[in-house]
Amino acid sequence: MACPPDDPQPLARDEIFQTSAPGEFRFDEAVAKVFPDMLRRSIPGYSTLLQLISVLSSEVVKSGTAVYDLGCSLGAVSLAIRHAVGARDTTIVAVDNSPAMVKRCAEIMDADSGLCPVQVLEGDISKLSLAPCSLVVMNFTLQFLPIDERPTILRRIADALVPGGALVISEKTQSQGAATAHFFTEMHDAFRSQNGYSQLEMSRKREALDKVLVPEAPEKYVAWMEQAGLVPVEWFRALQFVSWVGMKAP
Ligand code: GEK
Repeated sequence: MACPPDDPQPLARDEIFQTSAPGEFRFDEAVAKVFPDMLRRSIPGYSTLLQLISVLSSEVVKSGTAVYDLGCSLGAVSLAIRHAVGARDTTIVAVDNSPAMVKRCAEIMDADSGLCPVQVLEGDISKLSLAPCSLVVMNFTLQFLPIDERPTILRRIADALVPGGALVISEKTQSQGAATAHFFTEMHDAFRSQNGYSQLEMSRKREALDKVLVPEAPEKYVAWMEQAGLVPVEWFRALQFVSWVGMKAP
């Protein structure tokens, strides 16, 4: 796919599953290298979500509190927030457990001219202790954690949010209705096919992600957020890719 003319540099193209031997999906150096292209061609609405997160952050980020980007990969969410909050007195803490992602993310943050400090940490978000924060974003991250750990993580985040703070969760979800699930899968395959992925690449990726990315029903996320004391609002959906803002009461 050709890059738009205003792209500062062409994205390295994701061809990982053209040649790869079957095996579990890993966030290694090869994936980090092509990651922006992979997300853009695989997740419908990804760039709109980044824009929405930028808008939300300018509304909810409070001086004197932290901001977390959990499962930051190359820091696209951190950059969106950094440029929205300007000189506000906050630090964005970007966390990922992939050494390849963390290394590249730190380089990208150093090269960026945003005013707000970004601290890039290598770590497992299930073991992270959080400082008082006004915004936490998990953009397509929780889906990689064991299902039984997800509600505990959400509760820990909700406890760390200051009044009026917000949690953003975006996930690939699993519809309970078979017909809806089938329709979304077909449409997602057609979306990726239109973006240049072959049937072979898609089936290899499906196999590689099978035990690594485990989607849950949208209703589960809503219930977990409510149990954690947040008020969830579904603010974005494209096919089975759903995003919520969980607000903590002011
Ligand atoms: C974006 N948010 O561009 N602890 C920390 N990081 C983890 C863990 C964990 N336990 N498990 C997985 N990750 C980004 C995209 S990608 C989404 C996020 C995708 C990290 C993993 O290393 C990877 O970088 C990220 O979560 C998921 O908006 O690839 O579909």
